[in-house]
Amino acid sequence: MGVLKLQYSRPASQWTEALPIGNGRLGAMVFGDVNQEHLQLNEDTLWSGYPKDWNNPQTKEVLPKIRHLLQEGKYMEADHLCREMMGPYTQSYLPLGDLFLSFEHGGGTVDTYLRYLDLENGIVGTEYEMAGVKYKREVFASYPNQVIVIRLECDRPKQLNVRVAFDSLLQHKKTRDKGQLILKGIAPEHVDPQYHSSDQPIIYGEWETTKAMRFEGRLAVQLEGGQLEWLSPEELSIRDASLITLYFNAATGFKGFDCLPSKTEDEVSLLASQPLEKVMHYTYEELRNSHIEDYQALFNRVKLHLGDRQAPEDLSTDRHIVKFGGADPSLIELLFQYGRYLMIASSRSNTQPANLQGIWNMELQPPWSSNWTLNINAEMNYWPAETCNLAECHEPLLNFIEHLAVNGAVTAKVNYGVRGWTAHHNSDLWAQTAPVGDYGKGDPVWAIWPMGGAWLSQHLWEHYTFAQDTHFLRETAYPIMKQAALFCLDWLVEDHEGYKVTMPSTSPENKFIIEQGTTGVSVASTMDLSLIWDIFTNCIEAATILQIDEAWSQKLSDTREQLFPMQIGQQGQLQEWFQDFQEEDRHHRHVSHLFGVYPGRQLTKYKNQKFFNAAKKSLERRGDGGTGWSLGWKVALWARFGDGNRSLKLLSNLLQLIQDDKENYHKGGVYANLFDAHPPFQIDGNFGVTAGIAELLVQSHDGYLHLLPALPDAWPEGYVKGLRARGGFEVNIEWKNGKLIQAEILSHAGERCRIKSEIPLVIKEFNSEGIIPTYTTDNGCLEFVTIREGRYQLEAMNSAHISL
Ligand code: FUC
Repeated sequence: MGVLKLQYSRPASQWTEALPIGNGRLGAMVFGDVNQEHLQLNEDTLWSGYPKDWNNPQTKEVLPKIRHLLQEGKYMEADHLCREMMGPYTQSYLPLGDLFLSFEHGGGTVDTYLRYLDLENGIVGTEYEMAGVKYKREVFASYPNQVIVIRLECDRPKQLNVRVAFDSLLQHKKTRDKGQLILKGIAPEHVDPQYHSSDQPIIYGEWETTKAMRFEGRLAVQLEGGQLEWLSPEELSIRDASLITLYFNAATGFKGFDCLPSKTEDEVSLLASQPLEKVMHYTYEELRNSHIEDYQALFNRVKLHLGDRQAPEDLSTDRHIVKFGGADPSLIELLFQYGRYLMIASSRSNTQPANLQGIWNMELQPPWSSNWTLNINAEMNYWPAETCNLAECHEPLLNFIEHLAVNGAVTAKVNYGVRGWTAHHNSDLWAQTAPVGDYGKGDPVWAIWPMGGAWLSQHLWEHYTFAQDTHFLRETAYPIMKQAALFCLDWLVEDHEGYKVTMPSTSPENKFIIEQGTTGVSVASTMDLSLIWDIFTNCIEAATILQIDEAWSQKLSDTREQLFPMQIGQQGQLQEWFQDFQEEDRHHRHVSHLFGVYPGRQLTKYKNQKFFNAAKKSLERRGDGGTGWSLGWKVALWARFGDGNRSLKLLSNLLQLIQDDKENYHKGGVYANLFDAHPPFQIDGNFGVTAGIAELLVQSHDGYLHLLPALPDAWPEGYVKGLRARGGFEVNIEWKNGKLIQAEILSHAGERCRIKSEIPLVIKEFNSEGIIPTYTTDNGCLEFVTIREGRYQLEAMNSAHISL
């Protein structure tokens, strides 16, 4: 296994070289400069705005007109009218501030330097030597203690001389309270997306009376030796210390998605200071150990080995990317585990879900508002949560879906006059659910897409299906899924042939060419109907498991039969739209019409084979380029098509170093800190590719566990431990010469286990209680009944036993 570290021989000179830490709520980018350490800070509830009415009752009036135009094939006219369905843009995720630590070293040159992110411990370190003195810094974000901890050390007494100060791009005041440095501020009441031109993109309220969020960042200091001196109320000086520990916490006035963020300055102060008081009672080692224990409990669940490291051990990560890229399996392991690291760092119980940038943002008007974009990006963020054994990290998204369901029920009613709940292209901290576009200024090709509820509901179902927790299904998942399905039932209309279609309908965010120009608006896009198939199917299966809603379930099943069928176009491709329109951009980054292959399960090798093959043709036509997240999606899609070599090609396309954002918007890659580049930075590609790598090794979406369904030839020997599969299973597998030699299945729910592998398997050992499961082989699958908590070892026939 390669070294699970990102490492560099020089400080970060730009944000995408800095290293991220986070505890789901607090985040920081650590730059590691010798003379001035810089931590760019975030808190996940610090957003602009407050809850508003974004619904647009006028929609109900224009909708029949739009549908009429579409029935007459007047797509341009319909597109134009769709603009009247829009509401306001979402609000923005904001940068909290910056912490600067300015060091006086008393001269000398830097002799050695190393900066790293240790993925095994979740710690960023900087080590250097100057004038014979060795300095070391460690930074981590503790989830159990809810603080960021910064440790400054040197190997000789009294060598630490540091000035400490905050700054922020937001309106703020700097002050002090006893020994603590304080940054107080307010968020704007409104921030426009950066792609929207307006006279006043950032609007603040008054400090005393603003309806927007207040925030506070606080820093406490502990010294060994040395003295503290205030240079001004805004700047602290530490002189002649031997050891310094700094603790940072932040809080905001956020009270919930549906109320004003009205906590007072004093209340916010109290929230910010409480964890700081608590940590003062612990030693640094205690805090460090409890952080590592908490982090490793999640991180260590999955081990991956894809082959020997090609690069020298000390090669810096940016050079590693440039020189080796996808050809070094250890870099792919690192990319995979980095995705898991980023999830633990940006999404924990009781935090906000990871947004477009996780929790790391330095700009007042970040790209696409750093919001939750629901037509791919937010979902992609959570693709690895279940398979990569981080189900707890899925919770923030699942809670967010509950909030969207509340607001989305009002949008469904006010905008469309229908039941259930809907969400559109974008959302924010306030759980905005209406179409964005500033009342007509946006483009319907992305704004008019009411399928967010259907897509997000898949996450509730998947959370159930991996864990088999029927209590969760009954109490939480199913009621929300049911309402999302209800919206779809009401949203569907019957066409003149009796098929159920959606209209208006888009295929995010691709356009097609017609005589009068290009438009994205038509009828029954393949994506819409695939999403509806998915939510209906999941509801039907859930209702059967829960033994409820029989008649309603039948209704879903009947409607599912009536859905406008998928179509195969002239090129043999799965059509993106209901007609074989020519796409404006054949290589478009979105592959929405392939939802049914991944992350869906409508099209598989054995189910709907004809359309499965057509979908493959479509992917072929799209090509192997794309933005970072698009490449991640294609890695997973090719894995589902069983072509691991093609996935590896896409992985190699992603493992290209992007040095600045002026590079081609459509050419994805990674930055020096392995953050995914759209470009610009967008975290979805990191998560998407992590999920895609897992999909190469284990799949479980078609009723059986498929072991090594798409192993690339370049990884002939390796193992993976701890991947999860649907049905309540955990899987360890080992392979040699490109063939499975041994597997271990852990059953958590006692479900029937069906396994498919390319070579025959025998059960070698049975579960701990010595109970022999009954098993049969069927359709190339080994099938046996598992016992709860049982562990089952399987061995390839005629192969030597190699213990895991
Ligand atoms: C969608 C994509 C863009 C970008 C944005 C955040 O609109 O089409 O590529 O990822 O979301």
